Amino acid sequence: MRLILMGPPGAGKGTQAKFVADHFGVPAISTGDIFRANVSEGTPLGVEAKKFMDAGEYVPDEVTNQMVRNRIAEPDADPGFLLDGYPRTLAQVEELDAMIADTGHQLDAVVVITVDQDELVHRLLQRAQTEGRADDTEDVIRRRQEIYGAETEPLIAVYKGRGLVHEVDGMGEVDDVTKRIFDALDVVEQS
Ligand code: B4P
Repeated sequence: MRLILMGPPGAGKGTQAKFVADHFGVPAISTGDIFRANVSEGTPLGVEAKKFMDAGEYVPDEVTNQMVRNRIAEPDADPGFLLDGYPRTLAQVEELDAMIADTGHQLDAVVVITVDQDELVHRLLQRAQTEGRADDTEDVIRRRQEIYGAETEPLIAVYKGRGLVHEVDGMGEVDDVTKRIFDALDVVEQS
């Protein structure tokens, strides 16, 4: 399975990615997590990414694309992968198309998690209290939502045009959302 998990910041992509990836026996690849690991290790990539992440901006495509290309070339991603938070721009979609074509495979599905705007802000402000992420302040949360609307939401139409999109209601309990995702992907698995 080659899957993408999409949705606005706070939709629960990271929360669901692990369950979905475990279910299909593929690695969950989160660009946000990889950036954060690099920031905490102080690598050159982390120093570069931090400037953008702290402001709620996207890290430049060249940096992000190369990082994903390297990651999906690792052996554990041979049987497939779940991408959490990538692609986020049209340029990333094109690059991912090329990466997957290079492996001779194809994308199986794009799961889009939908959540009300008020609930998104509420969840991220709550996470600010528990995890203290630098990009979970109210101003930065708003900026991230704006950028998502401008840069990433249009990608849903692109993938809808390819017949790959499964929209899943992300409101309610974590377990219920996981079940909805599995139900949506059952159809893909059986086809
Ligand atoms: P991400 O790490 O992807 O962050 P996110 O979109 O905010 O998180 P997510 O939707 O995964 O929310 P989560 O499950 O944690 O990106 C961070 C930054 O990295 C970006 O702003 C950008 O700068 C950079 N970046 C990443 N990818 C990039 C790319 N491709 N190109 C350029 N830049 C990129 O859930 C949020 C909270 O809700 C958690 O506290 C969780 O516990 C809670 N929650 C989840 N499900 C819930 C539920 N059902 N009910 C109640 N709470 C729930």
